[in-house]
Amino acid sequence: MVDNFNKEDRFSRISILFSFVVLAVGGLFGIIQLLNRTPYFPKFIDASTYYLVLTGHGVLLAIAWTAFFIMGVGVILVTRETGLGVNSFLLNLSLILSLIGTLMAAAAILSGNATVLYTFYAPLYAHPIFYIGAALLIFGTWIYAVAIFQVYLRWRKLNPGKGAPLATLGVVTTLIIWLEATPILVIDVLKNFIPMSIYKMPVDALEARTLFWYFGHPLVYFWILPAIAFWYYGLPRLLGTKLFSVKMAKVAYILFILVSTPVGLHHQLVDPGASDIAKFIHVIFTYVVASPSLLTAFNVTATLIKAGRERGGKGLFGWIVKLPWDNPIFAAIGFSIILFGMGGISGIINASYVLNYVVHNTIWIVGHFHLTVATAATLTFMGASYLIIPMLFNKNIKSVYLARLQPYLWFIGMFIFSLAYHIGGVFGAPRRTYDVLYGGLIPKEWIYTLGIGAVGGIVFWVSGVIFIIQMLLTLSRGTRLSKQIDIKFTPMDYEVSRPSILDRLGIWIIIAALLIFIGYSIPLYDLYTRGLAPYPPISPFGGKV
Ligand code: HAS
Ligand code: CU
Repeated sequence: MVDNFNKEDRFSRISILFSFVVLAVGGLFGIIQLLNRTPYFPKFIDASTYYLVLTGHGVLLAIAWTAFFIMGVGVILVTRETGLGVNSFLLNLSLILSLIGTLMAAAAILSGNATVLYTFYAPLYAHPIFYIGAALLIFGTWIYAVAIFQVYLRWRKLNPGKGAPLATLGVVTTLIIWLEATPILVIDVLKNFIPMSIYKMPVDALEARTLFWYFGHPLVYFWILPAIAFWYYGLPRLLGTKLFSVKMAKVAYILFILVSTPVGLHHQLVDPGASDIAKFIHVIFTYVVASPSLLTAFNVTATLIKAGRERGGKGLFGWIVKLPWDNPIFAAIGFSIILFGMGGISGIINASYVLNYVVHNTIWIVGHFHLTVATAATLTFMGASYLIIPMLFNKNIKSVYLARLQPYLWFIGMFIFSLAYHIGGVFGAPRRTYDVLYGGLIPKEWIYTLGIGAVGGIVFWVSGVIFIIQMLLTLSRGTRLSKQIDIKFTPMDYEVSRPSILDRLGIWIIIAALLIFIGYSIPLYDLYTRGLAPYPPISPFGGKV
């Protein structure tokens, strides 16, 4: 056991502060594009700026904000729970590579040389710096993963008779999935995107998309799993109760490891090139990968009911009001869980082969991922910050009043925004389009849903601004903590009871590899036996590069 984590905390401070910077920039882009997509709101940007802003919003928030916050919090959870230090050389190397990579990609975007959206579909052309930056960020996260795995293996060796500690296992699970998914993305970037951007090499669009979505869906569990790990670890400590079932939590982690990856074709259900049988297999796996979230739903809700009852809650729903909704950390988690419930349901509808024809590439999808990554993950991360920032900087949160208000504003705004966007999607309102009036032919349903969505979007954007201001004020003017934060970070006995097959990660990783082979052998066989149809790169603004 080490008695101080100064070097690890320095890594977390830099990583989390950088994540707030990209959150602020990416969030500013969000309000710009929201207003631009509000019918009859005066246009104040042109089309190329809109797509630059949309690319910045997606890459900075979906990739950078999440990655840096997760890496920062991951180190805190793992060190406090295991009591072990992390290899500082590896941590610093990972941070330097990740920061350089992100700044390269951001520079390419902000200079208008990578207006390719966060999915950077080929043959849309971006400057090589964008792709090289993305590859460097991935390499940085791989080095981070090695550092965390080292701690996990050391803890297991030092504690032979104990099961894996829950938060650390959540971080390790996240990184296992990340290492399942990212190598293919790096192959795609090295084989297709960098040669396309440097030598203008033609690229097969279906191959590039299939390899991207091989990574693109497991990416979502890279986002949500740290939030779920925080729910499993933080809720019992916040509520002074026990998690309903540690075993169920570990089964959920294992299911994520097993089936996060062989599902990517559910993003390509309308693609002509992938075969029906391959899509069918991916849809089946998609329903399986929804199950660990349902297990989480049951586990965290049962824990909340227990805690609410232990606080005197009576009857079917009396437990809800007994929960500490005035605590910003709890309120953020509680609202994240509720909205993740809605986002999960829409995700399952996305995966329904036939319904996907209705919702694909509509603002329904925008509603879905604002409930998932933009709330279940992001609002949980904001709630966690009300605990972690005081811990890391030894300062009190500047305004408790604002801290209490912020999760409620986010919840109300996001509820309105996502519901309106889901409904607009059913009426066919498209996503990723600069103009929304269509020469005055815009259907009235689109006008109402985009307009109501804008109201919700502004409300949760204000909540985001309050969060950023809160962090700035706390860091610059927060008063010193009078006493250390007294949370029992090390595992509670029931959390690390006897090891079981659920702790044998090696077995599950081998089975996961088998399932990935089953899921991707057909589409990749089809692709490469049929022969590729490469197309030269085209500028996002039209015409050859
Ligand atoms: Fe998704 C598209 C299917 C989960 C993010 N998803 C996207 C895109 C993003 C994204 C960013 O099948 C757009 C990509 C692009 O730009 O094109 N998604 C799913 C399914 C799940 C799912 C089946 N998605 C996520 C998560 C994300 C995320 C998690 C980010 C963090 N998604 C799709 C599909 C598409 C898609 C297709 C492509 C659509 C298209 O055509 O382009 C599942 O993992 C969801 C499982 C979750 C549940 C909910 C569990 C409920 C819980 C709480 C309930 C408790 C309550 C009570 C309510 C089944 C945990 C609480 C009580 C209290 C008092 C607090
Ligand atoms: Cu997906």
